[in-house]
Amino acid sequence: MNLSGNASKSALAGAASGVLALGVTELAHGLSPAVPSFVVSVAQQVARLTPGRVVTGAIETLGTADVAFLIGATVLLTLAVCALLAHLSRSNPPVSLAGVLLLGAVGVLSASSEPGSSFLAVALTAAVALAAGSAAALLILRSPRRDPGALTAARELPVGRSRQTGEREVSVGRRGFLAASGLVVVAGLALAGAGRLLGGSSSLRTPRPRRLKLPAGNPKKGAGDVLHETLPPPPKAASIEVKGMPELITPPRDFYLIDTELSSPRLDADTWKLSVKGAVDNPFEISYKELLEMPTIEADITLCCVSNPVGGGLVSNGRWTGVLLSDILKEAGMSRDEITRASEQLVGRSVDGFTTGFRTALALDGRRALVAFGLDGDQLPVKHGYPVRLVVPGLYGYVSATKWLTEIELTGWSYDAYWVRRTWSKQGPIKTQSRIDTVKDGQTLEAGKVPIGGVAWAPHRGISKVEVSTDGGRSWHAAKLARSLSPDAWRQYVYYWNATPGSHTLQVRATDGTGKTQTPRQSPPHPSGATGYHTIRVSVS
Ligand SMILES: Nc1nc2c(c(=O)[nH]1)N[C@H]1C(S)=C(S)[C@@H](COP(=O)(O)O)O[C@H]1N2
Ligand SMILES: [Mo]
Repeated sequence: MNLSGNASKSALAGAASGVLALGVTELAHGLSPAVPSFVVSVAQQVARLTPGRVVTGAIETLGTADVAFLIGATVLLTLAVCALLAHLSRSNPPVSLAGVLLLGAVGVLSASSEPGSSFLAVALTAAVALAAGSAAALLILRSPRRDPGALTAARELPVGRSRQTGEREVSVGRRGFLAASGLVVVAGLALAGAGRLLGGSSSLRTPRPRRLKLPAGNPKKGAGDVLHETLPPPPKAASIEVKGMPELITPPRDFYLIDTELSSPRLDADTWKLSVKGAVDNPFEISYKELLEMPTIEADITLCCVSNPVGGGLVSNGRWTGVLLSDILKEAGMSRDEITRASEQLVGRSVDGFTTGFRTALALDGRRALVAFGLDGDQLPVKHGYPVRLVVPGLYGYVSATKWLTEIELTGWSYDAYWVRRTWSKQGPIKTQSRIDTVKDGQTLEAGKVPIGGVAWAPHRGISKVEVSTDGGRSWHAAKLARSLSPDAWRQYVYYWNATPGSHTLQVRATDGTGKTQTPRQSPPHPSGATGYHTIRVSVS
């Protein structure tokens, strides 16, 4: 009984000290951009080291729930290890010490492998955290058994049983111990909290993107050419005003988010460089400033994740600003007729090592593939790739839309990019899809006129027709289409249904610009994108 009491005491002291140590690392993270969050870095490493097949069976990236789970699990596991080490410190101090150092090493290696971190700052942080944690553990475990304050507290509280059974000393010692542990936990949480507050603008919470300012300058092209081509506001006819219809141009804060990063890399636009290399005549590097001085355009492009289930929300429509990828390639001495086997694939590489790859020909066939640095008139949000990313109309994000882009390499087709290596399909054209937005599955409606509306997309082919069925696919009705913004953007539709009492199965299907209707055959997102008709059930009263 006594032994297990001591064992659990040291374990608790260890866990409490772990909280303090983690608090120190979070504070350092808040104070310095050169120190990534240790917890997030370790969780990130776990995610990276997990074999592709395990994490990618169903979804190709980490959803928000997985992120919270991974981080929570990392914290709990760390505290459990701290508990074990503190316990070991009684029976086997050398092993315990080795464990503490190992724990520190895992933290240092993970954190210093994050882009933008400084090994020295990270190692220093770890040293302080370990020292603070170990000192706290020792202090807690040596807290006096007859702490006068604790004694008073014990007297004031009705702990009758322990007094009577003569366990009073233990009870008092335990109070002092609990008070000390509690204090250490509170201190750790306070440090972590302070770190979060301090990091508010510089590291943890992402800053709001600034308005994009493009430099005026001499267009390299002929006189009369516009250097920075912008789009007029979308015409009214491109939107259908119905409750529940998604906005035609997704506001950046609502833009879907998918990547392998637990926390977005923070790049400095002033030092950022894009290197264009590989099988080109003229490899070069370009700075952010130089990029913005090139001719730029705005384009409405719908981006979709291959993991998007039928009817899902991993699709958004952005108004992007950027330089045509074809202009960048021209600068490198690459044109459509010059593509060889050695330059068949365009690989986009991110600062974090993430890669995408697609046929170089697609960047040179006239579509508005962009080296993008603006979204909705602002700089790219950090989460969406600040300062620069790729956006290619018609391709799923995993093969094309490299965020935090630092390198474009022209190479052969045999190279497999990040998700292709992890069993996803090599080419990744976006499949024609449509979604019902204005009515929800399971909804009860009132009889009468019901607008069934939503969006349909088939970037770069465009949408030519959308049909709605209210009888589970037996009959189809042409929906009214809003004016098309661009063949690269989704298109809104609505069908006014005269709803009669009973249960009904609603479906939607779209036909792309080439006249091909989306397939009714249902398939999961893996390996090349979900297919099938979005189907919902409603009851009308
Ligand atoms: N650096 C980097 N870029 C990335 C990814 C990533 O994990 N890392 N994910 C890709 C995937 S799978 C998609 S669908 C899009 C999503 O872009 P968004 O988060 O801006 O919507 O980014 C792509 N670019
Ligand atoms: Mo994706």
